[in-house]
Amino acid sequence: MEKILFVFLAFAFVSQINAKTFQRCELVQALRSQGFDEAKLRDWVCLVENESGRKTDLVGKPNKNGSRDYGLFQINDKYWCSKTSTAGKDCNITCSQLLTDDITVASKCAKKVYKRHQFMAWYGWRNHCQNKPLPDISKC
Ligand SMILES: *[C@@H]1O[C@H](CO)[C@@H](O)[C@H](O)[C@H]1NC(C)=O
Ligand SMILES: *[C@@H]1O[C@H](CO)[C@@H](O)[C@H](O)[C@H]1NC(C)=O
Ligand SMILES: CC(=O)N[C@H]1CO[C@H](CO)[C@@H](O)[C@@H]1O
Repeated sequence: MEKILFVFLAFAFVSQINAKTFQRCELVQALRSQGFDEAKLRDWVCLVENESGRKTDLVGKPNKNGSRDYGLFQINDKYWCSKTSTAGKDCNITCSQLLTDDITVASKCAKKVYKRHQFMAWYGWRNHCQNKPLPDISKC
């Protein structure tokens, strides 16, 4: 019993390492250090808050077409990341690389999605951010 508990706790601990929920200002700093456009930062914060609740390791429930969304930016596996252990698709990455606390890979991929579709690629942005009041980041 103790052994099982130990294994469980060890596992829970390991999975915690790559499970971060950013505070709003912490997210702003992280996005700034990834070189996101300052003029669009409030849109990005709104998008992330509505898509993932600022959680780096969130894997969405399957969409109607069977695809899933991964990580802080909830990027879709249909086009952008590979579900296998080999990097691939348009971001040339595995989907699990979108779930780490280090948001470098996820940010690069999100910028690629943005370059192709702008914010319209994200339902979270369209439904909760477009033409809506955006989060206040003036204190960040
Ligand atoms: C599958 O659904 C997701 C979310 O609804 C969407 O982003 C994606 O473009 C869809 N893919 C296809 C091939 O229809
Ligand atoms: C894709 O990623 C792999 C592994 O990171 C790398 O070896 C390969 O050169 C990349 N391919 C392209 C087309 O960027
Ligand atoms: C569902 C959800 O997370 N909604 C949030 C979307 O973003 C706005 C602005 O940051 C928040 O106020 C909502 O709570």
